Amino acid sequence: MVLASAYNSTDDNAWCPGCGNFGVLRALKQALVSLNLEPWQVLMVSGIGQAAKIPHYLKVNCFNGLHGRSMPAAFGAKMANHKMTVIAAGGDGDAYAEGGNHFVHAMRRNPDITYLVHDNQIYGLTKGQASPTTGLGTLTGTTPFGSVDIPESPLAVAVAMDCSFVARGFAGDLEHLSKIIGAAVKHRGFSLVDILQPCVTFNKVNTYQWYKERVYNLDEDAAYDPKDRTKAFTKALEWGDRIPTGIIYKHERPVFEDSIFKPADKSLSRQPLNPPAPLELLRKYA
Ligand SMILES: Cc1ncc(C[n+]2csc(CCOP(=O)(O)OP(=O)(O)O)c2C)c(N)n1
Ligand code: SF4
Repeated sequence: MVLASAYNSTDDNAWCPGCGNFGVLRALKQALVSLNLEPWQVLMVSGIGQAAKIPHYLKVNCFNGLHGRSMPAAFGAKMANHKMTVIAAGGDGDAYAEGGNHFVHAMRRNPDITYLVHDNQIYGLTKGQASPTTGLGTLTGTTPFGSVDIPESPLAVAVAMDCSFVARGFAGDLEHLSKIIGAAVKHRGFSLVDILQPCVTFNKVNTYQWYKERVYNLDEDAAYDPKDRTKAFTKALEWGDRIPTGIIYKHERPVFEDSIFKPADKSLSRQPLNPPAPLELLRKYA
């Protein structure tokens, strides 16, 4: 049995006291322990930002690359070693702005990767500029008269791309968030978990209290069927007085690495890829 202490990192933590990132870190650690995964079985990939520091605060394999570029690195790692549990993490800017195109195409391909997006609706590391999820009218460093851009709904984008697991968590509800992350990691295929993560320093609108007054747990609604894509799209767009958390959309579809590699290649775990497999495919479809 894996102990939580196995994941303890010795790196100094640079997050502000009270930051929602601490909740994400604790929930993730709890999920990995409950899945009985050893730290060596896990690779965390991130880009740049406050959220993207999370792999430093867990003792796992880590690749910390460029802003908005966690998806290509995570994808490459998963293709090289199918047995590695690959988890990417980053902020809403990293994922939905600088990394927007990679995010969309990763979901379309459906590799077995989990993506945790710490959505604080702001650019935290660079001191509070507007991001793709910043609400209309919000005052930020780059929107001194209030944001006039319609915020992106990442969950609706994910449902539109037929992402095979789409969920939302809240950094202020550790138990539920940890369950969602556990289910996302267990799911075979691409899993998006958009996490409502209060930035106590730069986002004075979407506070813990603001969320507590609005979030509700969709997983408690027995009548809700996450396989129904049309209903999932409606739920994904729900935002205002009520904000759903839990599994919004989930279904099985072919996983990228299962479709592209021959069964014999599956024994290649922990070894470099055998080049003939992709070359053969290229020849076949050229
Ligand atoms: C290509 C590129 N553009 C811009 C930057 C500057 N930059 C670094 S972090 C960041 C924003 C981070 O915001 P977010 O991804 O939402 O994460 P947070 O810090 O809020 O967790 C920006 C714009 C950069 N490093 N690289
Ligand atoms: S600036 Fe915001 S997101 Fe960054 S560590 Fe501080 S509270 Fe967290």
